[in-house]
Amino acid sequence: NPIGMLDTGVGGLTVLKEALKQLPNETFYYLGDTERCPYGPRPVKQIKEFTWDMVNYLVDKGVKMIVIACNTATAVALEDIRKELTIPVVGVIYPGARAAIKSTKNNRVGVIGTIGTINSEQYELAINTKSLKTDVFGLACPKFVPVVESMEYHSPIAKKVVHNTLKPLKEKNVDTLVLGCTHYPLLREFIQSEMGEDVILIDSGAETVSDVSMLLDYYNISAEPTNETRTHQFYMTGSKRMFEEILNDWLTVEKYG
Ligand code: DGN
Repeated sequence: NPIGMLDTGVGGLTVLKEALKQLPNETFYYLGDTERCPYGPRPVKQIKEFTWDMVNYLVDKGVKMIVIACNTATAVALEDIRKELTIPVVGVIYPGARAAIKSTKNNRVGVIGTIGTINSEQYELAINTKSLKTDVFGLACPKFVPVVESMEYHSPIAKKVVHNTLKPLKEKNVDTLVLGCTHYPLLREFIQSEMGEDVILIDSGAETVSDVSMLLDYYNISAEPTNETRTHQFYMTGSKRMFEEILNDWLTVEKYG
């Protein structure tokens, strides 16, 4: 059976890209709720409801595992979904937090994400700021997701938005910055040059895929290697053209069939 992966839009493709590299035998069904994106500024109750809609859609397609490739949905809905479903459910926050703990030397970590993610303070909780004596500086960047979803992420507009938004974080002297939204790796170069080359950027995609891989082993549900090509499926609720352009640009999807 396939692995179901969901995001509010194209952001989860940054996780999928890593998954295709690390788990070449698996088939993925990806769902992006592009019509209702962004979720970030919405009330918690609505984010939960929309996330459940996506989860149910993928469960009906017979997936063996769900990857919530969205920080906002992970922050508000992961626990509920885990309790209800009988298949394993993986989120992106713990893996990102773990990578940040491993990376920081000065115990000053920045986290950027949507309003929903930053307000939830789930990263502070996951990094366990008290016992690890690590300071976490959260900053909501509500302009980033619209820039990505409107395909402007290579443009000078994106550079300017990144520059203006990250200003308050630059004084905090963080040595590690968590890209706490799966859309942000698409803006990685601008973020890196704004923060300086010494700041380590954490993209939770790679870490999340190690969790997926571990759970596949644990539950003994990994796909068998075969010579047949995997047929991944992409579902989206909004514009197909926009989704496909970003998919091609970011994933060079033709390689994966
Ligand atoms: N990609 C989502 C995340 O990781 O939080 C956010 C998208 C959104 O709805 N704002």
